[in-house]
Order: sequence, then C-alpha cells, then structure tokens
Amino acid sequence: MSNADFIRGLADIGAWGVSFHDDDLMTFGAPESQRRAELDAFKKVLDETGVVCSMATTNLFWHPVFKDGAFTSNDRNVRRYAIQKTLRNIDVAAELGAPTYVLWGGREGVESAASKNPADALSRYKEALDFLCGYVNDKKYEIRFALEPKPNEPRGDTFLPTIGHAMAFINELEFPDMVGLNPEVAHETMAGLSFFQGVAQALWQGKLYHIDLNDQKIGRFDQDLRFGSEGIKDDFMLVRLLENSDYNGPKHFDARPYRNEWGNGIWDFARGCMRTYLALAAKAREFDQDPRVKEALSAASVPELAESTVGSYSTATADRLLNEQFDVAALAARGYANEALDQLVIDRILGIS
Ligand SMILES: [Mn+2]
Repeated sequence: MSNADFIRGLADIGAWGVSFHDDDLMTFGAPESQRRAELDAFKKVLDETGVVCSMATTNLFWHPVFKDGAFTSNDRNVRRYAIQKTLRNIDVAAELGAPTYVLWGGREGVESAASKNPADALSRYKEALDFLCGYVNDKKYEIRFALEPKPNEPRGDTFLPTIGHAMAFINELEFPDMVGLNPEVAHETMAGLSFFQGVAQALWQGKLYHIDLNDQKIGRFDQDLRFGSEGIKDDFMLVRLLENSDYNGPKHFDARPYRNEWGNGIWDFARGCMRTYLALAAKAREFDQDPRVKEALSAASVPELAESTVGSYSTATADRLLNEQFDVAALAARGYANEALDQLVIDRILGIS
C-alpha cells in the first residue's frame, strides 16, 4: 500500500492527522527532484483528504551509518551528518505546517559502557539540540521539539532513558522553552515505571508537548501494542489525566498491528486505538460526575492534597508550626478508604454499577 492509500484509509476511519519520518516520505539518498515529487504527492493527498500533518521526525536509527549513534556517535562526521539530515527535514516539517518535531534517540546509547564518556555524549546531545533550536529561531519557524525517552532497544542502554532524565536534561539547554517531551506508553512501561505518574509530572512542569499512545507489558521488548489492549486500568487513568488537563496537542498513536495481522487487520487496529481512547474519555467523564466517586474521593482526602501545607516560610509561620500539637495516634489510626475508591475505578471500567 502506498503512503497515499494509508492516508486515504486513515481519513476514511476519521483520523485527524498523520506524522512522518523523513525516510517514510522521501526515498533515502534519492535525487532531490525525486524527493520533491514524493513530498508534493504527500501534500496533494493531505489537501484532498483534509488530514493534517501534526508532527515530523528524523529517521536517525535505521541506516547503518547511525549504528554508533547519531548526535552522540563517536565519529564527528556522523554527528554532523545527523544534524544536517535533521535540519533538512525541519524545512520539510515547516513546509507541511507541523508544529512539533520529535527526537527519538534510538541509537543514542551504548552496549559497552567503556565505549563513550557519558558526559561527552550528553554535551554533544545538548550541542545538537541547541543548534537545532538556533536553526528554527533563525528561520522563524513555529516549531517546538519533543524528546522521546526510551530505556533500551535497539541500544543496550540509551541516553535520556526516562521522562525524568529528559526533563532534567532540558534544563541544561540553551532554549529550554523550545524543548519538551513526547513520552510513550510502551517506553516507560518497559522500564517498569508508571506512565501515568511520568505524564502527570510532565504536565506539572509544562513539558507535555506531544504524546505517543500505545500499549505494553512490563519487562518485554518494545511491543507498540494497540492502545488500550493491555494496561486498561492504567490507560483509563491516563485518558482521565489528559482529558482533565490543559494538554491540547494530538492524541498520537505510535503503535503497530499484531505481527500476524493481514491487510484489513491494520484498519481494525487503527479503529481500535481511537475507539478505546474515546470510550475511556467517556468513562472518565462518567467517573468524575458520579456522586459516589465524589464521596469516595472525599473519604480518601484527595481534595485535601490540593490545600497548602504550611504556606511560605516566615519566622511567624515556623513558630506557629513548632508550637502546634498533633494527635499522632489519631493521625496514625485513620484510614484512607483507597479500596472503596479504587473499586469505583474498576466498576466504571467494567461498566457495572
Ligand atoms: Mn514513539
């Protein structure tokens, strides 16, 4: 099936947008005239279908030139080539109006820890990001970058392995406001981490620029399963978090059909991702409107966590706190009614009342 067939098929089942790697769209290493024709064909089908180009990214992992890394390859010319390949595709992203440019450092890592000084690698990663931001500013493009963390695969140990590592790294960049995150369900789950907690912190820090939705079992290879097909309770909480947040970026599915699927199955897969997201969003609204849930949240003191604990420091507030009497036995004895609250989550997912 051609790219045009895929886009028409996605438009038919109600998809709003598509994303692309440079090499998906334009043949790697082809003459500029051929690449231009391929890009124009893509633009034409977007125009015809009304499908939006929501995000662009560079393939810096497939070609063997990147086997030791792209922005962090030990070979300086590979690093320069990786940045050149990215700059060229940023021009394409701007031409297509993609507001977000994702960077997944699939090859940025090691098998042998002796093979790279991690501090040098992070410095080169920062240098690349600073340069890309400088280019976007120079060209006056309306583009922000989103880093996609992943703990391993295809490398043994990847640089910027988790949401937390990536957010801390962004603080070291020259243009931290231009760089946020594209966290992916499968990647955090591979590391055994809670994707919900990671996304919640990214939102809290104003760094959720994009999101890759799929599904995954802990401790496996990168499965990229249909959204909602595995961790249904985690997915419910994630959708509720996104729907109740100010995140207004794409709900982007970076997933693939089961490997034994055939032609028509890819459309079952694509419909399933969207269907489950929308169903969970409806269930999240029901959950939040249920008076029993409001009572259970109150019994668990959930609203109380939104109240300030001590306020700003002053000598007076410190003196008041130091002189306060606490009934520690009573505080220790109370319950938090989490079982009842959590059962309401399960009841809502199961659709029982
Ligand atoms: Mn992804």
